[in-house]
Amino acid sequence: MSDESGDGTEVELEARLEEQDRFEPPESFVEGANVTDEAIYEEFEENWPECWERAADLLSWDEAHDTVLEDGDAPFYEWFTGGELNASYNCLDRHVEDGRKNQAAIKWEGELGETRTYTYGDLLNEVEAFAAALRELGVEEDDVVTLYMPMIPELPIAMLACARIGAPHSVVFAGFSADALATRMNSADSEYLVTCDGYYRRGDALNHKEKADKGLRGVDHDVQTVVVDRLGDELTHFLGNDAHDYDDLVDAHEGATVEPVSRDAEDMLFLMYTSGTTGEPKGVKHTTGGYLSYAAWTSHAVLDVKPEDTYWCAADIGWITGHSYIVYGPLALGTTTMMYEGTPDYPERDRLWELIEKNRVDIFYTAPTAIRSFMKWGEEYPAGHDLSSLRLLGTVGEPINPRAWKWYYKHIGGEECPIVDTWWQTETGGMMITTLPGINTMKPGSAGPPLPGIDAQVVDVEGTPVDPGDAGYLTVQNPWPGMLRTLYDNDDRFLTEYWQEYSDPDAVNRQLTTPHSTESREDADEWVYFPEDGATIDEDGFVTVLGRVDDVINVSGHRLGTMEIESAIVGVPGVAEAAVVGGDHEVKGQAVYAYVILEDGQEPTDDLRERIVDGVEDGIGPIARPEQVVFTPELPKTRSGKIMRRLLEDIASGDELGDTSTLRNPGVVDDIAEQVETD
Ligand code: 6R9
Repeated sequence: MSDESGDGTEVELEARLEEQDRFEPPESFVEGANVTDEAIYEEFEENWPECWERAADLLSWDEAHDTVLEDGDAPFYEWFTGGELNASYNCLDRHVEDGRKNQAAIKWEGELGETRTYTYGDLLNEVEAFAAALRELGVEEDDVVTLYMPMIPELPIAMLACARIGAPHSVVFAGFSADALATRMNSADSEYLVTCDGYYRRGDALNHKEKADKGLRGVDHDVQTVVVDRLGDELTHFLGNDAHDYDDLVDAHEGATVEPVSRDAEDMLFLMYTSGTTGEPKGVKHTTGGYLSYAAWTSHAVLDVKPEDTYWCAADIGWITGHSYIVYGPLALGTTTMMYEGTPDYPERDRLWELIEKNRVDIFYTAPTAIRSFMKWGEEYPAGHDLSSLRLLGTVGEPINPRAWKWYYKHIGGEECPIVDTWWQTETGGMMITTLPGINTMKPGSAGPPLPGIDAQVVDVEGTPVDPGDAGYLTVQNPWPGMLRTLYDNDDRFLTEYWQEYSDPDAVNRQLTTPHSTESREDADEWVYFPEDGATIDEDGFVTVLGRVDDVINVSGHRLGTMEIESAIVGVPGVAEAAVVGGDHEVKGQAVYAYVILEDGQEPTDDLRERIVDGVEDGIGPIARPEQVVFTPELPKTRSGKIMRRLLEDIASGDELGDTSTLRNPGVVDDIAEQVETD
């Protein structure tokens, strides 16, 4: 910007921006926003839980619900009980019936520059054809279908085809390893897999089918596989004994009519595996009525999505963000949702800005790790493009530091777009803490107040709300429609991982044993949801999320369990013990640091280090690749034998070391610190 007039010089403007810690929503945005009346907070509070009918009303139901919230068997809550609907009908047919058959539903761009546009009419046709094909393969209502695909249109098509016939999908991120695929298919007893031959990364064709085949060898039951041909002639399109060609199936069922199956509101829409404290990934169960209402409501209220928008969430559908905010939320609202297959710096570092300019994108939603990369690359890349179509920006996945927030605000939003910093999780189904862009003041670095109807509080170990500015545990004191209902096949773990029954003094939850919160609603105050995040809250009720308080680390917005990585490392021959922690990283937020003890007689060679890195890539995927592998004869342990992870984290981050006096072996800390390179 070269603004020499009015407010002052460029330098003065920079300085003002640096100091400014509050930003009002721009008038131009407020004028047309979906939600602008701040009375909404009170309305939701006074009329809870009936206020959530507003979310349900965004959908078309086959059968209206009898009860908004059923809490008789808490925390196994039910929402919109008695209601019936179909998610694919809500995302497709009803828009076609509204005369919007020719509106673009999905605009896809491949890494090499190919484009495909599916209108709502096209999308419905292909979804019906594939739904008919899945049925013919034997898929019945409630069978879990695993989808192991990158960012190609066939992924949302397969999701919606599953939803149409009432078969829950379980999407496994394409970057996950063969082992990770097998673990998830075994855990969900999934007998169907839809995958593809390969895809492009930085111009190179990756062989995805080979990885899928390797995974299938680890599955303990028979599987029927469908393979999408993404690469054409680039790779031999090898189909195993049982594999079917996606194109053949769709061609054979072209023109098929598949009536959307009416599902109970509480029927499972999908499973999504995520990392927790223990080594086994958790199968988070989301429902048809509550989840879809919540995804649609938050897309409407927070992302301000309108049917005529071109909306772009630059996440991967393999994570919850892509489920809720590339597929279900935007399509339920009948907007145009964009999908991009590739990396943001291929072929050049302005690829995303070029896409925004070309498609006249209205709303852009991405992760802080991406914004930190854009900052590093330089403002000249966005400056070379016309980004004036943008109206609203969003971030998700990890805390955003004020400097990155302001860079995003200035260089992408042109100081004319509000930013929503949205805190939520796989388990919450949709956004929970964020400003409403047409109402609230924004404070860079702080996500904002809890959304209307969400009772989030920051409490101490006693369960008492902390004073403004003090750190504590984030909690959610009321249920909400988008919440997970359980962990697949594991109600016990659902209870122990997320909920604390105040009335039970022996309750299993980690540090927190708590008295009643007097402020809570009487009928629902016994159960509190623990997201496992630390946070502070200020005088205005704005929440700043600090990060995880469990053994989960956040690498480039990807959630990884340290135990899963440790077990992959311990599986490498020659390794006796391993401790994995997250250390600060300029772009990734956190990076993986592995401290490894070798078996007696095993030499600490570079070759072994490589095998350890390979072991992690094979066990989980390249995203979990350790930044450093440090060999050490011992790990710092307390007298009771517990590994002092905090110290290992301090070392990895290059921070001053905390108290070492309670260690059984204090000398080991300096030895380890000497080996670790930090900048
Ligand atoms: C949607 C998603 C959840 C964890 C969550 C928290 C972190 C997400 C955040 C944020 C600070 C934000 N997180 N959004 N931290 N500010 N705006 O990311 O789901 O992959 O399950 O990760 O991500 O630590 O607990 P998921």
